[in-house]
Amino acid sequence: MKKRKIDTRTITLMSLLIALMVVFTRFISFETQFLRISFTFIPESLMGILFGPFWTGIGSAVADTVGMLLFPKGPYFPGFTLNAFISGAIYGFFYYKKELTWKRVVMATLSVTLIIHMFLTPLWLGLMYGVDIANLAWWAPRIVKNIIFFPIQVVATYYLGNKIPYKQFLSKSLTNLK
Ligand code: FOL
Repeated sequence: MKKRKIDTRTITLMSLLIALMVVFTRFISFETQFLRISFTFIPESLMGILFGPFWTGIGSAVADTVGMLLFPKGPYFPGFTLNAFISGAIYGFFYYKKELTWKRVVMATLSVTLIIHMFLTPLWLGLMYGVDIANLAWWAPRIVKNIIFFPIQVVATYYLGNKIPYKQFLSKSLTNLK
């Protein structure tokens, strides 16, 4: 198998998507101490489609670290950098070089929702702020957010993944054929 060269275009596109992740997470988001609602999954999924699990994990972790360094909104906690890496890796695993079917998008979104939003994030927030995460009242807004957000993310990802001819940006041979 031919190893893909990391060229200028790759670096440029990665940087753009990382910058978008920072903006989506830190500026175009709703955040309380315990809950964040953001559309960071959009640049993150695009990165997954284009660059695969490893680079999307790295890119997401870089976006988290750079975002916290430049625009801190609370104490830095490494658990969220791990969250960023794992969620990026999940999107890359499901979307890279694959057709984005409804089933695939549902599987990826479900994995991130269960592993990151419903398990790791509550764990980190519990450790960080010393809250009792056995308290059901604490879970209510999180559960409601995830139930409402799930179909929104699935539909948005499906259309983004299938309606944008982004692959032409990457494949020179394709554009040369035209
Ligand atoms: N530490 C690091 N490294 N990155 C951060 O972004 C960060 N943020 C906070 C504190 N330390 C940090 C601020 N607190 C959520 C809520 C509050 C919060 C951090 C995260 C949260 O609910 N996150 C969800 C949704 C993320 C999204 O949709 O963008 C999650 O499941 O991770």
